[in-house]
Order: sequence, then structure tokens, then C-alpha cells
Amino acid sequence: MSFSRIAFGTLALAAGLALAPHARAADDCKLEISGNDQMQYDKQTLTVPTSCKEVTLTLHHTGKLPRDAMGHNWVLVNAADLNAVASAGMGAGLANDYVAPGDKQVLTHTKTIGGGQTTSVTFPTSILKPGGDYRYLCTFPGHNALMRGTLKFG
Ligand SMILES: [Cu+2]
Repeated sequence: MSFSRIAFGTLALAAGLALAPHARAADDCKLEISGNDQMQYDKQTLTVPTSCKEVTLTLHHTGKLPRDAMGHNWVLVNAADLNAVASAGMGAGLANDYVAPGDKQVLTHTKTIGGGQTTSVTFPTSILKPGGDYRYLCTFPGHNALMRGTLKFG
């Protein structure tokens, strides 16, 4: 191996190391969660690093049932507001994705999707406070008893 090839290899390695932290940070700001036909999310906890300015949450429905029978969404709330948001969402109906229009207790949310579908929502972390007590839930009627989890910020 010639000297120049070794030098090139070292440079490429150095460049890779320099880029890696950025790539990793961007990935940490993308969250994924799935819901299934058994009315379950696949994760009970999601963590957002405080280094993220923006977060994209992608919800996959891995089941087969349609939206009006087994619809799922992902709604982010302060822990204390979970029951109120679930009740208001039920009354809002599928046309509103089971989220009451203008509900200030809803921090952010996705659409309601059916089996085989995917949706996502992007939100700024400025809506979160480090150490805050956050929950996410599915507001499809009856689902939040099982479909809920904790979002940690930092
Ligand atoms: Cu659901």
C-alpha cells in the first residue's frame, strides 16, 4: 500500500468521525411508534434529547383493520390532562381525528390512521419543558386505557 493510499484512508476516517455526531443527533430527533389491531402501541416510553430543536414522530399502523374500526393516532399531553383530552377527543369524532378542535390541552397530535397506513407530525421542542411530565395516547374511543405512554424530554 502506498503512502498516499494510507493518507487518504486516514482522511476519510477523520471525515467520517467528524460527521458522525451530526448524523446521530438528527436520528435521535426522529421518533417511531407503531399501533396494531390488538389496540397496543409497541412502545411505552419515548425519549426526546434536549439537543433536538424539532422532533418528528412517525406513527405506523401495523394492523389490517380500517380507520373507523381500529383507528390510531398519537396525541401528546401534559400528564394531568390525559383524561380530559381523551374525553373531549371522543366527542370530537373521527372527522376531527378524535381531537377536539382548538383543545389547548393538546400539545400536538397526528391524524387518525387505519391498518397499513403511516402518518407523522413534526413539532418544536419549545413546547416542552425539561423534566416535564408528558404522556401520549390514542384518543380513538376506548383505546387510551391501553394505548398510552410516557414521553421524556431530556
Ligand atoms: Cu388507537
